Amino acid sequence: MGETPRVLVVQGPNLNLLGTREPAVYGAMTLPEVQSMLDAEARGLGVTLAHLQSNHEGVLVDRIHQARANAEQGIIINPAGLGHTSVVLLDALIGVGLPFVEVHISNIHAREPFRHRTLLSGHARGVIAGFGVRGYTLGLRGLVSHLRSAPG
Ligand code: CA2
Repeated sequence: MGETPRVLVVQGPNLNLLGTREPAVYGAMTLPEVQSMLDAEARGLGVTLAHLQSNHEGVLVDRIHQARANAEQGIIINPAGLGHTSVVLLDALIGVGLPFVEVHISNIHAREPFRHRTLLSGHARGVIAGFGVRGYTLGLRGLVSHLRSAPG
């Protein structure tokens, strides 16, 4: 791993609504606040983050494909609802071949049955669910620890 490793943080559909609706499920922090919190955590860990949120599957896929060209070494992803349905997103993550951590703000296993399974989880380096937006910082720490123990 180089001097300032880069990590891509991907937020799927509807996560732009964070902090504006359903605070009981997803908390009160807005997406820009979550991104600032993560940037602060990243500075402490000595890594640089690139952030993307999109409501469009193809935009997410195109950005994931760019990760290697951008010298990003790992991905934190909250696929939102696409995690339960999207072979396309899974194929993009497998195709780029970078370790990724799947984060869900809510405990998907304590919710409706259709949320219990995600297509990504069997391919993820790790999965975090149910710790609110703090799950992103936990996921980042886990990913950076993995990158430092398994460079290249
Ligand atoms: O718990 C999570 O992070 C989810 O990935 C969030 C998705 C949901 O479909 C997954 O099952 C679990 C939904 C994202 C929608 O985010 C909103 C945030 C605030 C207000 C409304 C929606």
